[in-house]
Amino acid sequence: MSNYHIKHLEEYYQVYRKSIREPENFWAEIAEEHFLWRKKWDKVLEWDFTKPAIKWFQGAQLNITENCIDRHLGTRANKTAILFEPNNPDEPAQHITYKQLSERVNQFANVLKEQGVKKGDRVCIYVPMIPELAIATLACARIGAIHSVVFAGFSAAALFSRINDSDCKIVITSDGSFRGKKSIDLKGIVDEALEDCAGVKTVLVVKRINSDIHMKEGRDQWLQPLLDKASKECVAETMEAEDPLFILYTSGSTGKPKGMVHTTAGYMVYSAYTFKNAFQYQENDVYWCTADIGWITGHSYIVYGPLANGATTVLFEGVPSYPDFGRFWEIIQKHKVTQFYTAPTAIRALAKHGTELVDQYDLSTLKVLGSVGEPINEEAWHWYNDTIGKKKSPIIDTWWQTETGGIMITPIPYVTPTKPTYATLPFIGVQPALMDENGQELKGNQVEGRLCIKFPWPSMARTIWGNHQRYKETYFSAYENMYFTGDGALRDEVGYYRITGRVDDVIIVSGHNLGTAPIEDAINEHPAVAESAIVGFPHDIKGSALYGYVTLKDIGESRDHNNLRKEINQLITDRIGPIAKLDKIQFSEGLPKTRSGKIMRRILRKIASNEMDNLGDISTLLNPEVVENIIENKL
Ligand code: 6R9
Repeated sequence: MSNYHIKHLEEYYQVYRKSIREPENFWAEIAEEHFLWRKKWDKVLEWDFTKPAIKWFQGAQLNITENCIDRHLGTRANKTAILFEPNNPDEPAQHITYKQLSERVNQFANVLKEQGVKKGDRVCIYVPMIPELAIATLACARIGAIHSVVFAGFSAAALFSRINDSDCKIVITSDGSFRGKKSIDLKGIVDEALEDCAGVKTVLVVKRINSDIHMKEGRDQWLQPLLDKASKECVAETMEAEDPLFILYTSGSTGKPKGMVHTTAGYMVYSAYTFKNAFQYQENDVYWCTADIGWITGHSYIVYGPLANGATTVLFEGVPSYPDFGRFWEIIQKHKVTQFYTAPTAIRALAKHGTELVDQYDLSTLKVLGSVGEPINEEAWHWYNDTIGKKKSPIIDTWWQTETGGIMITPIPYVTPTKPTYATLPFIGVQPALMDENGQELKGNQVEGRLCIKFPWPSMARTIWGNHQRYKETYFSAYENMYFTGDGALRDEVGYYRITGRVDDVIIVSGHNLGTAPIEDAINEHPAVAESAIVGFPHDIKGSALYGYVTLKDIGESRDHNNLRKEINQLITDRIGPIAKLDKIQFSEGLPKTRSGKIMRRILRKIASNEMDNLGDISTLLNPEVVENIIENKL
């Protein structure tokens, strides 16, 4: 028997040791006993971090939707697979059973086939948090099409670059989306994005808000009539273990987003196994992850991980503040949620509204509380633990990335003793390493360095779509034979890990990864802007917020600064989306630079964070005099 479900600490250590000593045997046992294969693998693992080339379960054939849907039909046909809670609390929730999910995914898959979508084609999904988002994703997987879900809060320009980068031939969207009191014209954004995308021949539109939208003749079609005609049977495509399952874009340190490619077998095994253990999922639990399926957290822990375990997964369309800040707690009470997984930024925003609102609801069904997306600060951790968990539901602070596909460092609830702000121990099969500035591994405990992973795990991204060289440079070139995460971390006296934050040009705002480069590119498009630099600074709710330093061209000097600020934020909203707007914009005469002309963001970051007495040596700068001027005019 393999150790699919870990129940106590001794077992964790024992299984962890086995997963490190004999990784191939270990993963082969998990894969063999808990998943459905059309054909078993010839080789469990082949890897070379210098190329880098990573292959898990080579030779195996499968379809992930048979694992997430079909195999449950015998025993769980009438169990709720997806529990949809609409934006409007007065609209009834929908319980989609495994049988209904099967039929709806098959119908959708047949529609895609009719539209000419074939195995290996890329399909862009730009749909709000409604059941069709999960169903479209699974329908792609059913026929072997590669889904590229784009978060439906991204702008037309961001959507365009993602559709274009992976040559999607079809876009699935909706007439609009509801978010709290607002509705958003998603189809309008798609139309704008597609003005320059000649490759997209078909747009399928889900009706959600019943708005009066323009349908482009020959390109746009309403989805429902097509679904109504489609068969509820669809034979799943046979996929090779290493066939791509999806592309998901994440920000990098250049303007171009990175399309991380995840493949079929390894991703399935790891997302399912981590889900089972990190959430200690039991058959009748109701699990809720508040992320959007447009992020990796939604892919792995709303869709694939839960469904592969035959779980009930809640899909919430709305926002935590509508109709009031009690909405999350109301949903937990209403659906008797047992595992709740959210982000520190949401916890901080809700904590601000006090405990009274929380106390109106019965949260006694909760067993596990999860946190993801950014470091959770001590205050938020305690509020979550005391007010939401009533000190009886362990908090799992789960560290991982789009690139890792699944949770990498986390306590296992009721197994690993927790410690505020610590992600604690590596998950089974994960071999972290902390590196110093000279590329040496820091051994032993009580050390702090850059977080790397020494050995492959099944769900690691295999490449960047269309740019393997960038994949190699970003993740495998900083340290020899290691995957470099971009994060800093420390290991305490007992070997627990605490993530200290990014060490590169990625800033995490409200749990969203934002590269500084694309934001600066957007600002620099403004005709009055000469140059700009973005840094993060601590923010009560968002964790980090964005501070922009902007130098103006002569034509900008006489302009009203507040108007300029508005115009700059509008540009950012148009190019990237409102999540990347700057909290503060300071106009300065110059930006501190090295002699080779690189902007010294480190100094700007310290100024923005009010650490003026800790700027380090600035005498080597090309223009040390600007620093004083920037400090004087700090916002
Ligand atoms: C899953 C996800 C990845 C980056 C990652 C790190 C930060 C995520 C964290 C955390 C501290 C945690 N991060 N979880 N930092 N503690 N529990 O968020 O993926 O959007 O790709 O972000 O988020 O900096 O490198 P992604």
